[in-house]
Amino acid sequence: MAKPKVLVTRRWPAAVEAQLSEKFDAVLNTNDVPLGETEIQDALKTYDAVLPTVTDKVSARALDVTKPQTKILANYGVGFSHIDMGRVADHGMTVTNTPDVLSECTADIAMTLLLMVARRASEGERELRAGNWSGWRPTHLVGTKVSGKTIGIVGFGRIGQEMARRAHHGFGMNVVVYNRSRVPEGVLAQYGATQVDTLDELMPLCDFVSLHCPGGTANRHLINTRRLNLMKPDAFLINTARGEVIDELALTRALWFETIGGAALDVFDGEPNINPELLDCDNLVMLPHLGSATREAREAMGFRVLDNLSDFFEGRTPRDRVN
Ligand code: 8YV
Repeated sequence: MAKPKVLVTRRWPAAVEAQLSEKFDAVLNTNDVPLGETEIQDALKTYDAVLPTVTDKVSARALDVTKPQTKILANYGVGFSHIDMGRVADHGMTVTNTPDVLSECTADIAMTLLLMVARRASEGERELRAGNWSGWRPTHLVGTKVSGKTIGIVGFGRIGQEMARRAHHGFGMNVVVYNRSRVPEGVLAQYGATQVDTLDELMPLCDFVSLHCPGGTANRHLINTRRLNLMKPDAFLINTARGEVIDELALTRALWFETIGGAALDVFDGEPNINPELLDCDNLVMLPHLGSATREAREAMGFRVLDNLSDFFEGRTPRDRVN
């Protein structure tokens, strides 16, 4: 039997690409240029499986294909808000993602951002590299203590829980959770966490608010001017979820007028384009979407996609099917 035709839309770790080429009739993207909407549309007409990443907008327009050849979108990454799930359902396509294997590394980046913004690490490095450090003094770049403070976690899935583990067991933080569904008491107890019913209740309680919910239209601008105004004036906002969850214009205003202490972002609305106003905010730390960027996580994500493809083409329900 002919091997399934598989399109890999970006460069993946070499070990994973090797296995993909061995097991499937795989086309790799050796020059790593992201696909446009028309190219995604063409791919859906040609390949049995397409393996997108966050940079591939599998939009309603891209999915506007009669009788697509593609039966499975095996996404590389846990978030899949770049895929129009309604249109996918019309075609009866299967969608899978790669949970678990990136939770720890993504929480590590969230904690990195939290520490960087609280301790003014980016400001310090910018000053030093610019040759502007005049030497130690008691009042120089004084930040905020992290240990023992209160952190609010928005979205208590796998990554949110890993963040809570680091915050509570590593830094003795008090953990407050907002989650769409009720979290079992036994799970909350592992992190000494308390769940509140609404996001509005959570915001004023926290010294740090860390976002771990999905993106997409449902959570677009979940953090808006009104909710930013509910934060303590010296509190910090951390985002490793999706850029659209924050109204960036509202955030730049809050940072500029110092109605909050600062923010730290790994994801941006419309990335890799960055709203220029964000660049002018000193009390803002920015990383270029590094959440899962470790060798270990990126390989494990790839092998998880391979597992999902093998399940699918061998007639089993893929372990990470999301629809
Ligand atoms: C991935 C992420 O690197 O998994 C996710 O949802 O945001 C990142 O960690 C990226 O999405 C790969 O497609």
